[in-house]
This record gives sequence, structure tokens and C-alpha cells, in this order.
Amino acid sequence: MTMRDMVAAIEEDEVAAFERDGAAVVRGVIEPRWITAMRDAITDAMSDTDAAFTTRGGFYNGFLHWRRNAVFRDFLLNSSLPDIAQRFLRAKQVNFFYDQLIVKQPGLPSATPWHLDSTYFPTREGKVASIWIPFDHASPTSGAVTYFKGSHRWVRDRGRLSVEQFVRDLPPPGSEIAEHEFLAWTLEPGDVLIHDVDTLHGAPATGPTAQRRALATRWTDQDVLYDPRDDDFFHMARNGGLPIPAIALQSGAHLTSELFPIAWPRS
Ligand SMILES: O=C(O)CCC(=O)C(=O)O
Repeated sequence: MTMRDMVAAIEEDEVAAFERDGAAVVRGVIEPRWITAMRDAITDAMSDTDAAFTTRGGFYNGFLHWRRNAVFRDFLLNSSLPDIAQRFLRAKQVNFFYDQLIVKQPGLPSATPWHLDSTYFPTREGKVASIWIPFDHASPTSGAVTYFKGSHRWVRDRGRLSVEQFVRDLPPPGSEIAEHEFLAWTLEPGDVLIHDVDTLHGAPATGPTAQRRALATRWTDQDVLYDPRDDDFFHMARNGGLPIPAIALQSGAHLTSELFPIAWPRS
């Protein structure tokens, strides 16, 4: 069975669980050859001092590597990733939105705080999903993303919320959401996590001895529109001095452009 066949075999109940819970795991859908190629490309990307990146303690955070590194571009557009995005978004068209490389070094503080991706996206309407791809073993105590199950429904019901508002607006203990569960999985390279970008999530530091390399990739469906704000991710990164390209889109335009290419259907 090819990887594409494996993606095609993703069961309806897996997609339904993603829609219900806001996140899901998909096992064994990245071919080993991509893992090998991407590990080398990540090493190159991290030594590219002109790339858009920030570092904090043991945390490397780089953006838009696909624009600078042919291996990233090939992986993002020609691996099974566009098919996975299409399947879980039930999309007629998928655009690639952006990549974020997050590498955590052992023995240094590198936890990712709870956050909602959608609060810093220049988008509205449609559906946006993130596929998180580990290139090392990752567990709920060593670098794997953890989700607050069902939290995407809160954002849907209440509109755009900051994390502070989100946590403050949770009903008091004893009410139904206090019974929430966290979703977390142990992953090996080849497995991916997919989450709705309205789902509250965070991640622990890596373990004491092992580096944790992961690529967060964002994908939009055909209904997503460009909605720039002063505090969206692209504006903030550019204002912070990162080499983020200008976005030649009018507010309200569909995303399809040189910066946000169509990834599915494949050309
Ligand atoms: O890898 C991490 O530590 C965090 C990833 C994340 O927040 C994301 O994929 O949106």
C-alpha cells in the first residue's frame, strides 16, 4: 500500500473524532525517506542565519522554511500531507498556509504555553488545520503537543478569544466542561497530529537527554479569507524584524497566491 493509499484509507470515524474533539493522531503516514531528508534539511535550516527565526532558551522557532529550502518545499507539497489536510478538512481545495519549525534542546526550558493558533492568524471564515510532524520520538512528557479536548467548540460559540479570555470564560468547576479531558499521544517519526486551530493546546519541554524536532504546518480550505490585523502573526513577525514577505492580498480575498499556494488538488 502506498502512503497515498494509507491516507485514502483514513476512516470516517477518525475524521469524525477530529471534528468532535478538535485533534487526532494519524499513524505511519510519513514515509521514512522524508524523515531522513527532513532531518538533514532541519539541520541546514537551523544554520541559515537569514531565515525567519527566534530563539529562547532551548527553543528554536523558525518560519516559512519552505520559501528558502527546496527539501521543505518538496516535503510539504509532495508528501502525503496535502492529502491528510484534504481528508480531515473535507476540503474541495487545500492551500498551504505556512510552516513553523520548533526544535527543543534537552536540559533547557522549552515548554510551549497553552495557546490558540487562530487568535494570531490573519484569516476568517472556512476551516484551518495544523498538522504537527515530529522527527524524533515525542511523548506527553517529552515534547508531544497536548490538547484540551473539545475546546474548539468554545471558540466557535464565542467568537475570537484570547487565551486569557478563554480560560477566564470556562464555566466553574462542577459544570460540564470541568469534566474535560486532555488529548495526548506518544508518537514516533512517521506519525502526525492534526488539530483544529481553534483547539487550545500546548507542549512540554523535551526530555532531559533528547532533542525534539517538529514541524508545525498549517492548511486552509477553499472558504478561508484573508483578514489582516496589526496583531496577526505575519505583522508581528515582520515588525519584530523577521524576513516575512509582504502579502499582496486585499482584506476579504481568497488566500490563493504565491505565498499561499494550492496544495490539493495537486497540479
Ligand atoms: O511543538 C510545540 O512545542 C508546539 C506546537 C504548536 O503549538 C502548534 O503546532 O501549534
